[in-house]
Amino acid sequence: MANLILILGDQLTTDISALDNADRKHDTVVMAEVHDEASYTNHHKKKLVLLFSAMRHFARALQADGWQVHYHRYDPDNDARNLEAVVAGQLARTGADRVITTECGEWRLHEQISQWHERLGVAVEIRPDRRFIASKQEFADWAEGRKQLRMEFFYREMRKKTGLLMTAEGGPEGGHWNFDADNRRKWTGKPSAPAPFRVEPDTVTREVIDLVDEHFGDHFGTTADFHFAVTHEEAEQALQYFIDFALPCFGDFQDAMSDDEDWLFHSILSPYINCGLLDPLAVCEAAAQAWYAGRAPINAVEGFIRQILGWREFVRGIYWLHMPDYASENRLGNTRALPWFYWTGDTKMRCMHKAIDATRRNAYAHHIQRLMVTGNFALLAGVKPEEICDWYLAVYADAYDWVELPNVLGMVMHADGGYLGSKPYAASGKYINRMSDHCKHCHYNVNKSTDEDACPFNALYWHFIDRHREDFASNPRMGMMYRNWERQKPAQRSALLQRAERLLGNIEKL
Ligand code: FAD
Ligand code: DLZ
Repeated sequence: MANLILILGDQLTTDISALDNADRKHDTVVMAEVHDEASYTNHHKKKLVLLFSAMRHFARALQADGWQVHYHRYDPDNDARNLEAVVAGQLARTGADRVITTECGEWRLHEQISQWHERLGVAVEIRPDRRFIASKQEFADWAEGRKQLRMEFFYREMRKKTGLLMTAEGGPEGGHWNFDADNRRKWTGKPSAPAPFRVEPDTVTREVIDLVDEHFGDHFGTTADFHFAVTHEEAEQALQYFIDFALPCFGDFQDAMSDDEDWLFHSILSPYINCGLLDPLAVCEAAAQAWYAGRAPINAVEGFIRQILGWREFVRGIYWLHMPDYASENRLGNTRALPWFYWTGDTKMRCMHKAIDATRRNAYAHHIQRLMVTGNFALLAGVKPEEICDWYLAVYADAYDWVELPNVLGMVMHADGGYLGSKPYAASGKYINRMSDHCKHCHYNVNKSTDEDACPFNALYWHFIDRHREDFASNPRMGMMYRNWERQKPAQRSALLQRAERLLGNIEKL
């Protein structure tokens, strides 16, 4: 009995469950660059280059290791425009009578693959993805009976499960589960931030860059200065580089933003973790080792591990627990179209311009830019969740529905009614000024609220608070905001609301 083993573009590891017990002589591994996967959203050009190049390198490594691999290169004239068509073609060619794959990360594709046994007339075995630390069932068991889910409690379970940063007595290393309070320093240029880890494109990558430029020229972003890792070995080097040069300061400046530095002390590892070039648990273990070896402080290492062991696993659990309904949630009733400047970066708001421009150049922006700048603006302006979700899905090299959707719809837009986060991350320009140096370069004045040159975030913040009184006034974590709003003089409140209305009416010109 011969099998076809389908390995998807984000499953690039020999530890993938689809390869368990495979027979290198008789089974065929199928990997395919296809139109439908490359085009279901306006993927950033660098994301396409990363995935196609990493896929090609991975297929080569498998072949060198004795696997039979059918690799389907992207060709706009090929009739096989989706994975099903490629698999159907290979079933016919090889006579295989079973397809084996590992569960995919997106509901959309999962729905399609779940129908294949009927459509293709062969058995289709879908195996669990054990790259995640919590299985879907484990998360569902943990979530059962809880009205609201809180990442912190789930994270502690994951710490206990893995033993990461746990003492022999079963307590958290350093005496606390969470050192977040130590992770909020503004960065003023010292210590200097390391340059991002770079890999110069090899022949394979250069070929892919040409392909993407030729066939995906209308996609967002640019292929210029592509320097991502595209193999396991290179991604391992990127991890080591992060641990050596950025991890020690990761904690202190985790929430900082800079007008000059795109990457600060972030790891830039999500594109690799998400496509299989790095294993998330191994990444956490490497960071923990750095702490035990005295090479990075606890607030950095715990903060970093929490993002992967906590947030990453948590959002994935929520996604699979609540799809497909989760994707259409819009509990704040937003109706506004996404402003066009999200695609161009053409806005006078310096923080927005900087975050979008970095996104366009790098297919990357760090967490606080995503959450407190582009996300915060969409929240305050009341953008339709599906439009802002599609933007985030398109523009980042690490974006896949399972991780993007809960972060955007739940964490940023609060469109799930507070299921993922206990309060919206709404903030005025004051927050952006506290955590960055953008405001001093901005056309708008962060210290003003109602004048024509006032920072738009300020009036929009109060407009958000006012228009969602019913949603949030009784939220204990929002009480202070409402008391501050009530304390302002009626004339000031009215001026703020009028200014916000003018801004919303002219949103494309901001
Ligand atoms: P670091 O700051 O170095 O963090 C370390 C690692 O922690 C990351 O590599 C990532 O694997 C993990 N991580 C951190 N925060 C989160 C989180 N909230 N959810 C899941 N994993 C997390 N992350 C994605 O991987 N794909 C996305 O599509 C994505 N979309 C996002 C959209 C919004 C609106 C927000 C607020 C966050 C989003 N994130 C997403 C989470 C986070 O912003 C990125 O993981 C992070 O910026 C990646 O850069 P880094 O590797 O330098 O991360
Ligand atoms: C994101 C993506 C892109 C751009 N292209 C491909 C592709 O050509 N072939 C493929 O197998 N996978 C691709 N992917 C990833 C999938 O769209 C999908 O997001 C994941 O496989 C879900 O686990």
